[in-house]
Amino acid sequence: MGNTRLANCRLYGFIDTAYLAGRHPAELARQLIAGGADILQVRAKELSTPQRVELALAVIGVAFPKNLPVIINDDIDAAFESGADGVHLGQEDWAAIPKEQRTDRLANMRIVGRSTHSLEQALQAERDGADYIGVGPVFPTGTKPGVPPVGVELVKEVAARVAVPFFAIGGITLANLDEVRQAGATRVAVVSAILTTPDPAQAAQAFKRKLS
Ligand code: TZP
Ligand code: MG
Repeated sequence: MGNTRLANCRLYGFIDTAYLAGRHPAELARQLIAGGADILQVRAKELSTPQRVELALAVIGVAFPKNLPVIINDDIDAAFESGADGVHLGQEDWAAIPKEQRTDRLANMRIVGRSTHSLEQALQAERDGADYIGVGPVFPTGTKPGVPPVGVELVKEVAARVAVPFFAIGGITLANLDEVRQAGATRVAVVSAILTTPDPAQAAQAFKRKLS
């Protein structure tokens, strides 16, 4: 699809309710943006759709004036109702939408992302018209426990074979970022390595510097 807003995105930041630790989502969004995040995802596994909409609106209020896209994890209705740019769907989220409804359900999304865990899934997501894909988890991660890591080998394969923009994701830290980049990733999505630090802006900035 070649979504031009994604072309220059390098660092995908998250407002993940599992890591808020009492912080206000809008303030966290501000910090991520200050640190150089290029796109934000609202990830709120335990919230209802109305709660996700409220959270998304708080993030959008900070991100849109800075021209950052905001993506909602899992929840097409929350993305639509909040006016977010789009939605990020896992393999199961995608499979759960009846085939004949996919076009209509996603018609008003400017950006649709998909999680992929194999080359076949990455190629399929590309054929399905995903605007970007996530590739991972590259390394084991507590953010998505119990999911086997795909390793940098898959990053290499996707970099060689897939044209749609991809974000390497899962267990990415400043210590392994070079390995991920050397495998061919120019974009990364980082949750815990930024959100568990006392200064998310500084952490994001450290990632961004290495990515630019
Ligand atoms: N999808 C694949 S791995 C992952 C998601 C949402 C978790 C990424 O979080 P972290 O903390 O950066 O490993
Ligand atoms: Mg999902």
